[in-house]
Amino acid sequence: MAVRERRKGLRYGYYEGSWDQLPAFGALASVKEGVISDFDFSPRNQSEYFGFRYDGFIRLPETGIYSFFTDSDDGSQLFIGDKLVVDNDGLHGMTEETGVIALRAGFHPLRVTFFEKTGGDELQVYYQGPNIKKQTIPPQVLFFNK
Ligand SMILES: [Ca+2]
Repeated sequence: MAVRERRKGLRYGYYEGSWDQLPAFGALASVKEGVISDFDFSPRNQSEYFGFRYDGFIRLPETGIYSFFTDSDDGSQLFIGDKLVVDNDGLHGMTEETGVIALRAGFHPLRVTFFEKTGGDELQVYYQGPNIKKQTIPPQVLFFNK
C-alpha cells in the first residue's frame, strides 16, 4: 500500500439545497470542494439552504475511550470510520449530542456532516478523552491525505 502524505486540514464539500434532515451528500453534486482548516462555513455562497461534508483524519495521542460532541443549528452527524458516533440530525436550534467510542492512538478517519435550512446556523465540534478535557477539536489534530 502506498504511503500517502498527510497534511493539516480537512477536505470539504459544499452543497446547496432545502432539506429537513441531512441528505446523502455522496449522491449529490457539490457546489464546490476544497481544503479547510476546521469545521467552518466560510466557503458558503449563501446563508440559508446549504450543507457541508468535512472529511479527513483525527490524530489521537492515546488509546482509550473518547467522547465526541456536535452542537449545531441545524443538523449534524459525526462518523469515525464507518461508525456513526454522534447523531444530531434534524431541524433544530443549537442542540448538543454526544457519543462514545474506544479508539487506539493514531490516525482515524473522521467525517462531519452539517446542513442549514433557515434562521440561525452554527456548528461546534468537541472531543474529550484520556488527558483531553472537553474542547473544540483543534486544527492541529486534523489531517487529510494529499
Ligand atoms: Ca437553522
